[in-house]
Amino acid sequence: MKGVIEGPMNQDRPKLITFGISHYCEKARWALDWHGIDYQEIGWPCGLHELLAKLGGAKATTVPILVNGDELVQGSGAIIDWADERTQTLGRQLTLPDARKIEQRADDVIGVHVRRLYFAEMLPKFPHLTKPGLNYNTSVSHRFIGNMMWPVTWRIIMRRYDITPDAASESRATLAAELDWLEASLPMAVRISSETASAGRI
Ligand SMILES: N[C@@H](CCC(=O)N[C@@H](CS)C(=O)NCC(=O)O)C(=O)O
Repeated sequence: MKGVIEGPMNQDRPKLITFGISHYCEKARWALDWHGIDYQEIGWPCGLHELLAKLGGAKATTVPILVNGDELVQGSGAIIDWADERTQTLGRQLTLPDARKIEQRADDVIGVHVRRLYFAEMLPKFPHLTKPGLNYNTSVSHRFIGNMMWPVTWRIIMRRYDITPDAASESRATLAAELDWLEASLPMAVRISSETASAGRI
């Protein structure tokens, strides 16, 4: 992976490879921050990331990817597990019997439709506002290539995530149903604490 990571290098810190605006990447950031793990974030431009991931030996093309020396951890859930194991604080104890199932469904349905809704609202009308978020924190040379590739990348994202004129309303409806399911799946204690948090009381 070393050859495909560009940017100011501090060899000692784990590297977190991301897209700036990705919510899966945000999940990985939260886990590392929460555990107090010092890391260096490196952005890959969307489009070019596929080549970089393949050249770097990753199994899939998705970010986040965490690189720690020769260790490569891909996927937000795997990065959370890596952080838990590394710090041994057991902070993310899975006390709900169905926690993994809930997490998986949130990843597979909520995560996917949040992304589709965002792209459906932004890409057709505001591609110039979308690109900087996707290419945030990239090296100068990677950004240059990412910018050159953007017209093709834009088309690929539109096709891959099925951004039709109905995409936003479809994904919004799916999300509303999924959030109802999520709320019903969480025990009362979790719901009360999130309501308390959202009311700004903690
Ligand atoms: N389940 C994966 C999903 C990651 C994912 O889909 N990442 C997107 C960014 S939001 C990505 O890398 N897309 C580009 C690709 O699929 O090549 C995770 O939790 O990390």
